[in-house]
Amino acid sequence: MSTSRHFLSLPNAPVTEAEVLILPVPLERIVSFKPGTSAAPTAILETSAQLEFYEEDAGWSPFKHLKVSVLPEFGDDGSLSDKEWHSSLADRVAALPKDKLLITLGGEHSLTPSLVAARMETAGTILYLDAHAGMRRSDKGSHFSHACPATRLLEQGHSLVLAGIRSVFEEEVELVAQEPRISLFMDWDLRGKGQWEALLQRIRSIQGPVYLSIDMDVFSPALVPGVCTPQPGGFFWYQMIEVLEALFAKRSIELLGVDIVGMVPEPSRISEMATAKLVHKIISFWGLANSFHRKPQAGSQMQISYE
Ligand SMILES: [Mn+2]
Repeated sequence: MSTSRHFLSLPNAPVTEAEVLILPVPLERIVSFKPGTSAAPTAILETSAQLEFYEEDAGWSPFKHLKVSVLPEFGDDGSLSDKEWHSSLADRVAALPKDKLLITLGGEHSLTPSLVAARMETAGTILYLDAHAGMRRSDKGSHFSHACPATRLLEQGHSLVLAGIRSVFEEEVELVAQEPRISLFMDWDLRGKGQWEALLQRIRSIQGPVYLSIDMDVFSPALVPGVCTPQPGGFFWYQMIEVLEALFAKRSIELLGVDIVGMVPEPSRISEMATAKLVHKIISFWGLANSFHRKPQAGSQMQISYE
């Protein structure tokens, strides 16, 4: 079985039966620094075949109880304008059932606003983990640049919790100061100035619909060297686990979607492994928060012989 359309090499359930949908979106239109995001979804899925089914932090095997389906990738043959491509992505995503966990594998960060627009009909909170604030109004004449997704999300009416930020533009600093809907946690403040607990508390206090957007450059480049625009500093692995624990601490979190963007495959494949494992952690923590461990063992893993 080719592993490029499977997560953990599990068989794909029909969309109607799956609780977890994974959508590969290999968008790469604007390369600011390191190319390669278009190869990321396939690299992440192929690498996921190396992970154990058991998820050690939550302490269960999510896919004994959950069914997963990796959807056909939403590609880009370059024939559409930015506006047309983003609106067709939003149409594709809006057609997916809302009661399932949707995880989109990018691709560049510019895809986030279209995904959020398709999934969040009312104003909610975007937990936005990134090295960059993403709050330029536009970049090089484009509103669809990966330099301005946070601005587009504010325009849609959402609140933002930004964390791990360590590269900002003057205009962005001014916007944060004026905008009460932004909670900004600069990376250095999280490290040395007592803000880490405040971030976890802010995440635990999120009410209503929430969307999680992770640019892999939020991590330290020592941990994830394969990103489009690396920055020194950044999250270590167990900081991310703490963030996920805080997000899923409430049993009834209304998580309308997740995207993981900005990774570029690299020779060590450490970045692909970290990304694949992060996807597994999110599914595991979400599944446990929604009590799937109490449901019958009818998940994707039960359909294969794996001993
Ligand atoms: Mn970034």
